[in-house]
Amino acid sequence: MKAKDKQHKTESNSLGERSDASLRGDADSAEDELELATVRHRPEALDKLEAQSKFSRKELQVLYRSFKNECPSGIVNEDNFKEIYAQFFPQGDASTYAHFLFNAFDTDHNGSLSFEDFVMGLSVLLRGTINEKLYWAFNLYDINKDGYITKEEMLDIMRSIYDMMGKYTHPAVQDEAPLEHVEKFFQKMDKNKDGVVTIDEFMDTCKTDDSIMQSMHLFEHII
Ligand SMILES: [Ca+2]
Ligand SMILES: [Ca+2]
Ligand SMILES: [Ca+2]
Repeated sequence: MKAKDKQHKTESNSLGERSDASLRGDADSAEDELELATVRHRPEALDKLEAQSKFSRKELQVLYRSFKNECPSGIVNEDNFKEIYAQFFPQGDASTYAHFLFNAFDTDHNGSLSFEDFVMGLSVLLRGTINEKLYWAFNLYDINKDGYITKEEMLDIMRSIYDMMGKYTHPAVQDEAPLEHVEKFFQKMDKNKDGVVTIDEFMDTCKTDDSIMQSMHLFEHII
């Protein structure tokens, strides 16, 4: 209790006009909500997102504020997305992986990420059930979105992850490691040996083999 009081006091001191900031925060929320509604030309936008995602209204407002900071126009195209993503991986080339990621977030396939696209993706990645997360990952690996993961698609994703991690991190394994990984995963996943991995095969394998999820780097580099 004392520690909390002290912390609160320090916070108040360091922030100075704490109560004023809170008041402004409330005003901002109302403004954001109005803005969100205006941007989407739909007054029910926030209600709909609140119903469809696993975020509260308050969380959605915070997310929207960050989104607007990064991207004042309210829409992120692939180049913006790559720039934002590259900041997190300065040691490597994240552009190819960012391209795949962009397509996984762009669920309506219109070539740009709206606030809704982001919220729905983050909702799955942060709050989704294991099935929802695996479905999302499957969709990421299924580059041409035809419902199957081929060995080539898996290799493309793995290579893009290695590129992003930096060419100089593991110079000796850079060329061979993705291929070896993919051969191993593919053998495990393609249970009926027909050359493609279906969503059922993908889910079964991932759920019964923890090491696969870890070594596929699922979710590690996404957020
Ligand atoms: Ca979109
Ligand atoms: Ca495919
Ligand atoms: Ca198969």
